[in-house]
Amino acid sequence: MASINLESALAVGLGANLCSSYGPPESTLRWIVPRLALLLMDWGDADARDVRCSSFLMTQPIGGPPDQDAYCNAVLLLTRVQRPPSERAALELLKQLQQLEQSCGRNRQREQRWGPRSLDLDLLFWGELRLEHPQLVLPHPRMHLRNFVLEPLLQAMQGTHPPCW
Ligand code: A4P
Ligand code: MG
Repeated sequence: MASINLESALAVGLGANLCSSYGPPESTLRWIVPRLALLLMDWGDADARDVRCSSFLMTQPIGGPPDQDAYCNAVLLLTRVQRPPSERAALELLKQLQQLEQSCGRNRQREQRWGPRSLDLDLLFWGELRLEHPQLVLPHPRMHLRNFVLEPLLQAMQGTHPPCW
């Protein structure tokens, strides 16, 4: 397995604990991963060898209302983004991630913070880019605190999981 140059790598965290029109959370992730991979390859001018995905992990909810269901979590890693990190390109990607969330029925207007959702796509980091934009903070400020992010991120980095897309 080739080593990763983190300066040009990018990671997206996936999470879901509500059904979407594609089925229960794991089915939603199974549907979305190949589409997200294509989106990232197109946006980052990368090819399929640059994409790694973790397994799908069932995790206990952290934060939010006490009675929400378990989450299905995963991480997709793009090991080599050809374009140089920039605020403009990162915001462009965030917009596309939010469109994918909406295609799975996500409606932020009807949600509470850290509450149940049909699909959450978080941009975790892009190389060493640091942003404090009102719409985008990079690296994601809570990723280092959350096992539901770190465990699949480690899997994707180690490349131990067979491609699931
Ligand atoms: N935004 C700012 N920075 C970013 C970024 N790096 N990536 C802005 C994505 N969006 C970013 O996002 C609210 C706003 O954050 C967006 O409009 C965007 O402009 P959101 O996805 O609606 O908010 P959120 O997901 O509720 O907040 P946040 O801080 O991303 O929380 P988390 O960490 O995603 O927490 N438990 C388990 N087991 N598994 C989970 O996946 N997820 C959450 C949500 C809570 N508990 C969980 C899980
Ligand atoms: Mg989020």
